[in-house]
Amino acid sequence: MDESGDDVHETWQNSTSALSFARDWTISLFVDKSGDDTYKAFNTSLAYCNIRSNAFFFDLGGNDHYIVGTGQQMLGAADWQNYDQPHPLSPFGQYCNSIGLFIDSGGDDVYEDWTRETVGEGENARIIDHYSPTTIYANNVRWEYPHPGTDIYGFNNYGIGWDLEAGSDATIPDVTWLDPKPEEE
Ligand SMILES: [Ca+2]
Ligand SMILES: [Ca+2]
Ligand SMILES: [Ca+2]
Repeated sequence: MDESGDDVHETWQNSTSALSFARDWTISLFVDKSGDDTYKAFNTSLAYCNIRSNAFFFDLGGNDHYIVGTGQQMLGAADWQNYDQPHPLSPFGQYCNSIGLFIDSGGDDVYEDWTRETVGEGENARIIDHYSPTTIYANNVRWEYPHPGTDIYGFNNYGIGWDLEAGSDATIPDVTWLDPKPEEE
């Protein structure tokens, strides 16, 4: 949890599983309350949950810059592990929930894809990093993985990314669209 300041949250080289990553029945929480922050991770980070876990990420203000691996599941994503078919010997996984929730509140944020290219061979091999605008994430946009309408959507397994405008008191609207049943008045 970080209270203030313009921070750089960057994984080392192409290391992974950081900045809110949860796996195997765990919970991770990351909060940065304010500042113009930079986040950079190649894979399995930034509100990614894996194997029935919960990963939460909140950036609550500032103009932020997110750089993530192209085509990776991040920024509010839940992996898929055949949750539609209970395992005959360990069916408990079917009775659990998994949520990867990414919230960026306020600010004018930039999201970029990151591709790593190996050039040369042997001792001369080196990595060149390429950055390009992403087609998935954007300021004031919501996205989900798994995608609604696909065969793997549901099964108590949700990944939600939401870049939203902050209210005057920086509160976040209730997330209600996943409620299994509407509450009776
Ligand atoms: Ca900050
Ligand atoms: Ca921020
Ligand atoms: Ca924003």
